[in-house]
Amino acid sequence: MTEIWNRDTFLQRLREIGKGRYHHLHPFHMAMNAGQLSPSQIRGWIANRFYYQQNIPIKDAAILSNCPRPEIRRIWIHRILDHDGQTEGEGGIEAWLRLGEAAGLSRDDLWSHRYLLPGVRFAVDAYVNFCRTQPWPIAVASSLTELFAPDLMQERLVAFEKHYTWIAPDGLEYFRARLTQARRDSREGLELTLTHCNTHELQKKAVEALAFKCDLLWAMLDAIQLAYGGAMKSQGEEKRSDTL
Ligand code: AHQ
Repeated sequence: MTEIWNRDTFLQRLREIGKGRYHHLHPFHMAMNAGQLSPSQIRGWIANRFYYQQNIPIKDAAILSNCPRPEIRRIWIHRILDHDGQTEGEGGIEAWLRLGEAAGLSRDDLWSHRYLLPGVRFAVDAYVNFCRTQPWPIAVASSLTELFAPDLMQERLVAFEKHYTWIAPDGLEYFRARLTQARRDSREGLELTLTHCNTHELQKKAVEALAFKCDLLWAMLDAIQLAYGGAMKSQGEEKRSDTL
């Protein structure tokens, strides 16, 4: 029976995953943050990421449906309204639609999935199915990519305000809101993971869940880069595609 990790070691194992596999290292994000993407590449990314955004509350509802403990559901449930809003015209999905409009995409362009790429669809569907079928602490652990999101969000905001001035500033509201929401989400998600993944087996599965989620975020960008181009060579890419 392998020894359970203490909290610091468990947290270190989780953080190590993000350091080398989170999608801040992906060539498409590196090119985005360097201001090298064209309007059509930005629009392709916005249209495809919408499918991820609209599925976040679906996967969070799946986690709730698998969790029998009211005190845990009370912590998690705000994520649904963060995206759906309390009423029409509010929330993260609405903010993403406005980002699309600010970039020249119609709401129907996003809701219709007319630009949705197969690789993005299957990566997002894999995430939703993962959260439907895994025990709730493991599905919670897969959300911990958000430990690494605030820095990326901050870098992205600076890049959009500096390089993509053809997008009206109020179209960037989604990223501004995520700065605080991602910090709150990851603080809650980390505490739940460190507390409830309380055997070595569950700790290992939590680390594997985070690696799985990093890979699905990476696969989304691979599909977008393949369809729209726009990547630059990056440290991350060499690291990820070691020569055989
Ligand atoms: O906008 C993002 C978001 O709402 C979420 C929810 C969270 C989860 O529960 O898996 N992950 C996540 C992420 C969002 N944005 C991504 C980005 O790069 O814009 C990052 C992504 C994440 O880090 O998992």
